[in-house]
Amino acid sequence: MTDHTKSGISRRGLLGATATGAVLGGVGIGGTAALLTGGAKPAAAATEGASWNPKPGELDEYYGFWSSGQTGEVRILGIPSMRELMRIPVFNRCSATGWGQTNESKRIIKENMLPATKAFLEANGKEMHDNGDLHHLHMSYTDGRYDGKYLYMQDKANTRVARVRCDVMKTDKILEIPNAKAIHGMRPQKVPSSKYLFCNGEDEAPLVNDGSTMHDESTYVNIYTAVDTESMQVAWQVIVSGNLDNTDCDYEGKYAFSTSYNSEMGMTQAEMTSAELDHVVVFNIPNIEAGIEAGDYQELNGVKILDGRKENAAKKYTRYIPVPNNPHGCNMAPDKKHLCIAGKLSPTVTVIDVTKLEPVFNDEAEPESVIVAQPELGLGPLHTAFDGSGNAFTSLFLDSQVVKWNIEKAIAAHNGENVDPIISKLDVQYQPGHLKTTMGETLDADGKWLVCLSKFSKDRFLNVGPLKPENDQLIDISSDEMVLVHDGPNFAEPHDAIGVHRSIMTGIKSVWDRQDPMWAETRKQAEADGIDLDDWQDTVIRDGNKVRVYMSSQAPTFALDSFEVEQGDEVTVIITNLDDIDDLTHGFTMGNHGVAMEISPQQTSSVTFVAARPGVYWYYCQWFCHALHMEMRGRMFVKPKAA
Ligand code: K7E
Ligand code: CUA
Ligand code: CA
Repeated sequence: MTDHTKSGISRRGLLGATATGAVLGGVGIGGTAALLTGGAKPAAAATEGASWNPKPGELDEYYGFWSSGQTGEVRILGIPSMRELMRIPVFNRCSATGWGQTNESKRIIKENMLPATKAFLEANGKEMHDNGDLHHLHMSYTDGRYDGKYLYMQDKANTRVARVRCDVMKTDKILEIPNAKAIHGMRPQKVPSSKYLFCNGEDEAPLVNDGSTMHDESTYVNIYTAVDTESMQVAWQVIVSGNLDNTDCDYEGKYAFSTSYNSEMGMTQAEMTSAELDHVVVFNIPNIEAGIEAGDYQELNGVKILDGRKENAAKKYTRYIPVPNNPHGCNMAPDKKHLCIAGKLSPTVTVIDVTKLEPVFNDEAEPESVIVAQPELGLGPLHTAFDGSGNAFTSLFLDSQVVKWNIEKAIAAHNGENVDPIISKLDVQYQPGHLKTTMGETLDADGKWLVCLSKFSKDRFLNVGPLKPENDQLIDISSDEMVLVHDGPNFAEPHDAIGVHRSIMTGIKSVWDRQDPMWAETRKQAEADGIDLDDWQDTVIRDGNKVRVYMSSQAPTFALDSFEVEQGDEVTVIITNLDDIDDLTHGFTMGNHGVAMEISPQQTSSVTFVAARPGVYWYYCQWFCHALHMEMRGRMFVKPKAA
């Protein structure tokens, strides 16, 4: 068997054919010289690495929560096994669970949709977007540590954010953010708790985007949004100079940071890469809150917007720190002090000491005074992760490597000492984007595992056609020499992941609470119909041409083995799963009606459709629940309309 990967030839070949063309092609000559210096060291001979492969029946040590890019969902994987455990539909539709179909999910999807979007969708014959682009997800914090309560995620495609309840691992809030465009970077506040969710608007547009000034680019702005995580409503917004890419915040509850690759406010790739320097925006949260309190805002679409552009520096809402052109990743180290800005077009990571920011806001020091190191690490640095022992791991997209380096040594080298901050480099397969260490974005960073989300898998798996999986690689980082231990194919396109120790996830339920707020509206309707969902009655209620079918399920039967409606009726089927046994999920699929939903133990789900065609239609349970699961079915009779 030939090993193509160790030779490095195929890696370079791939680089030549794809990434170099794509990335450097658009850059022009500005950054090319820097990009071509500094080559890859060959990978050290692989040692065995820690055991990653649990025996059958053995549980993983970490929950891995993965984004899924343009699939629009969240995935749960075990770490280190990299076994996929669950998918949580968020911005997508799901055939298995009925997300996007059930009344309960539709209510969440539409609840905080902007009126203009509702009208737009209606004009297109739709109720909701069918897609999302979920790049980033993070867990809620208390005092800089994961608290296991919520996950937050964004949708770049349709300018939304969402929240997932960790007790049931279901989405419970989706918010479309007004005024901003294309939410990309997103982070919950870390300290004292995740009161705010910080959201970067990546795309430039006129603040009032009604077409009146669309050809006048001087009217374009970018918007930074803070969402109140309790109400999941916008708390405030800030107009910034330049666009916004990735974001993170400190461990003091004082600052948030965003990278901008288009400080030029260019409209073409040549323009966006034309400057020598771009910047990191620093948001001063207490100053912004004081500005809102003092009424220093304009209101648009019900949201308070402050002006944090460079020309409004006197207000001290923001500061702009110059960094090499077109930065990308923005990662706060768990040492509470150092923020790492990945260079992307520059082979460097810029290290910012956030404890030096106060004099900059007080105009006693220049913004660049906070830069304490700028180690040259390799080509195409995109993101940085941490081990909690002062070391950082940066993905090198163009070099297809992970580089491990020491922050203090980088600072010493920056101060003229003759030290090399680079500890080791490891080849990955291929072109990594995000990389994540277990607990690495918290004060509990433990330096055990690193997952490197490689954008290309090329020759690592059986060929499955022109569209290939990506490759999430598991790397043992428990020693200075990183060891690649597992290749994990993954479908389009997980950008990001977090690794959460299982000891934190103590609140996960196996059975729903019958009173769960998820179906509060459905309960209200049942009450109005005189139905007590706790003392189950199986019955059919007619209300004009609306028919509500109340039915319970208990393995292996639906309480109603048939019901009858009239052609043209709007039918709502409401089912409560009376089983309260761990893992006993039922489903409801109405044949030839495009209707299917999940009903887990003690859950209530409902779905509404028009019975437009006469005849007999079988419904059945689509989640295997019992030896008589196939027999768990019944008939809907649709009586023909009188001619
Ligand atoms: Cu892909 Cu975080 Cu959207 Cu970098 S971002 S890779
Ligand atoms: Cu109930 Cu299958
Ligand atoms: Ca730029």
